[in-house]
Amino acid sequence: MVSNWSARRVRLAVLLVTAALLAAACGGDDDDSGSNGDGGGGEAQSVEVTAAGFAFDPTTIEAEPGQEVTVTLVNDDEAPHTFTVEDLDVSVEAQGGESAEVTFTAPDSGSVGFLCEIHPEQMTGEISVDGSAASSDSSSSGGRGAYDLDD
Ligand SMILES: [Cu+2]
Repeated sequence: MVSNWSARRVRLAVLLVTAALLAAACGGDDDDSGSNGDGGGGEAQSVEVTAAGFAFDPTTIEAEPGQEVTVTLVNDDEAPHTFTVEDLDVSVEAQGGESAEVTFTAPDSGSVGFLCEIHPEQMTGEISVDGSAASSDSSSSGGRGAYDLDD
């Protein structure tokens, strides 16, 4: 049996928790409302990328500017594959049936390609920062813009 008094305490506690959650959810310092509701830049992200049938899945990774991204490469093939971002000097290799993990920092804007170094003709993808996939600014010098996404 619950007395009136403690029932009210419980109600009050629930209200306080709800208020705290709402306050956290609305967190004031972020003006790009409407995108993906996760507090915005700076927070780390984990992504699982599967290599199967000599293709990556997904082929596009969305990231916030400057976000720390941890990619787990899950290799479902028998051949070894790598997850390599040449522009960021990042590479990890997973043997057939195994997985491997690598962490990097997303660029501030635009997009960078990733690929499997062993099968660069077949296995490519793109890390897109802040939703600005192909239409980045013209300052992306690099010279390797020619990744062929055939899906
Ligand atoms: Cu490969």
